[in-house]
Amino acid sequence: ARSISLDRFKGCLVGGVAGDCLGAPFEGDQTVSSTVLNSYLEHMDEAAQKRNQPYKPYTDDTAMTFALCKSLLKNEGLNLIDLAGQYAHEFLSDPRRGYGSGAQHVLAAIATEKLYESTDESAVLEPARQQFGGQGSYGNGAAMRVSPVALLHAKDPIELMITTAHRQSLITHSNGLAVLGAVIQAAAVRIALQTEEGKEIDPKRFVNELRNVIIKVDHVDASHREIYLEKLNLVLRFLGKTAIDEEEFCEQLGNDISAPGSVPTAVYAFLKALKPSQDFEVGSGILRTILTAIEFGGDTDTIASMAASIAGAYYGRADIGEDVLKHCEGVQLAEQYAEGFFARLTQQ
Ligand code: F2R
Ligand code: MG
Ligand code: MG
Ligand code: MG
Repeated sequence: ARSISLDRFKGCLVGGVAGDCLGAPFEGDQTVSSTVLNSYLEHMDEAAQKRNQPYKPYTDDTAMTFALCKSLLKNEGLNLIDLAGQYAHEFLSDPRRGYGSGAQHVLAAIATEKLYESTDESAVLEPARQQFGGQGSYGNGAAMRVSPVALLHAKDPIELMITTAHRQSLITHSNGLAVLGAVIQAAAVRIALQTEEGKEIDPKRFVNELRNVIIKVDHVDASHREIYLEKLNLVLRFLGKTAIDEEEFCEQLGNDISAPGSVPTAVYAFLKALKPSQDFEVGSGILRTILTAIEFGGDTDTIASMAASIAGAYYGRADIGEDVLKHCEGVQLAEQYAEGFFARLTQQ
């Protein structure tokens, strides 16, 4: 059976957009009940008629994902200086997409100091290095945008994907926790994408593959690797439970804007939603993943977006219907970028 297909490339980017758009209205909420979420879905048409906007807008997650798509396709791979310029340009042309405060500061510095005109890569990385007293940001901003890297390197050795996921992070996030989060998210998309069509995913094997990736990441602290290895143990532990204490879940696995507090949670949501749910009787696996991710509250746009990028790479674009997608801004552009990555791959 085929695994890598245009439908699954589209599923990845469209899933990411849908998770962002559908999750954004709940960002910062505590937990969201399944009753509220089912009603949210049921009344989407009605609610859209009342709003001025024809759709739910995407946020910084998608804005940065699109900037990354654009730069990777234009340069046929990673060009850090061009990418920094794309991120900064996207931010300045549409700053009110809900960027993190650190990210805003870095992108404004890249723009005002015109670092994208530099020929020196290290100059472009300097604002991110200086963040948070020199520690760098451990926010999830490098992970939330990374899925196109898995598409770019779908047929390359995983080491290349790891390097690109790592390096694209450094423009805004120099902390190893943010870098590892981005690498794990990209790897999760890759594993989903490469799973044969119709083949079931075994959560233990999936998590094991992620463990093997973590071990391969260079230039990060061993203590940061340990944090993620422990989080992946928690993912399996929570998947094994029949009832989940939400407070315990949020405290241990997390639902916040830090990379370690959200990337493993996105992986959990994808793996959890592989099975039908009594809470959400939806036919789409991508949609079930999004609802599962939003339920825990917190950084809902980002966790849903990351989880749904993984889910979309597994189920494919055809899994999620127009009745939901018509409410999401940016779906067509996501499809165009997916076509760009797919065409590039088939020309190789
Ligand atoms: N910014 C948000 N949500 C906040 C509320 C938005 C609201 N809906 C609105 O409309 O105003 N969402 C977006 O930000 C997250 C991605 O953030 P990113 O790109 O990682 O940004 P940043 O600023 O680098 O990090 C986020 C925050 O984490 C804390 N932090 C990070 N590193 C730290 C360190 N070394 N020491 C201390 N704190 C650190 C800071 O508070 C950062 O501001 C996504 O959720 C996206 O949707
Ligand atoms: Mg996204
Ligand atoms: Mg956002
Ligand atoms: Mg967010």
